[in-house]
Amino acid sequence: MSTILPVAQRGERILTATAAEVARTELNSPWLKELAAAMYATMLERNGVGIAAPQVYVSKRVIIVASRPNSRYPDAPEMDALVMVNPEILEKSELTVLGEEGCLSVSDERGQVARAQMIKLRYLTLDAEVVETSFSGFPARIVQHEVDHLDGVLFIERI
Ligand code: K1U
Ligand code: ZN
Repeated sequence: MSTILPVAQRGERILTATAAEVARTELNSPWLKELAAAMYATMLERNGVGIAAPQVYVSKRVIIVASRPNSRYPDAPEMDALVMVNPEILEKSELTVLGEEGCLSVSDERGQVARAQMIKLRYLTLDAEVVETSFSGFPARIVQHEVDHLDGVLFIERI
């Protein structure tokens, strides 16, 4: 059983800071694995489809993306949760799409946000493997929302 962490709420300073890169020496470490496990447990407990480390008061560049079909995105793919360390968006499609977003750090508010329909992305796994991949649709939206958290930006600033 993993720890459920408190989730920072809009107005708290940690949500406006730029998160620090995870150092090479931190990869494969027990603390990084424990952080990822606690983020995952917290995301599940809150019924989320993603989470970023600053939301649990850790200002490090770690996100989890876990698309699943839901009432707003019935055609979203069901994917195993992906832990991404130091994610970098390498390319964004010129095509943007409007879609509804919510946020575990902004209770009771949802809004339509324009996001790139497709992105290319590089990240590290917890085991230091480099992954380059692309996402489109709802998973691409979640990644962009979570990377915004690493840069201190909330979706309400994009409405
Ligand atoms: O980072 C977060 O605050 C989690 C957030 C991720 C997210 C949801 C929707 C669009 C982009 C990013 C949530 O999981 S909010 C709750 C939720 O499950 C949800 C909200 C709207 C549509 C689908 C799901
Ligand atoms: Zn959020």
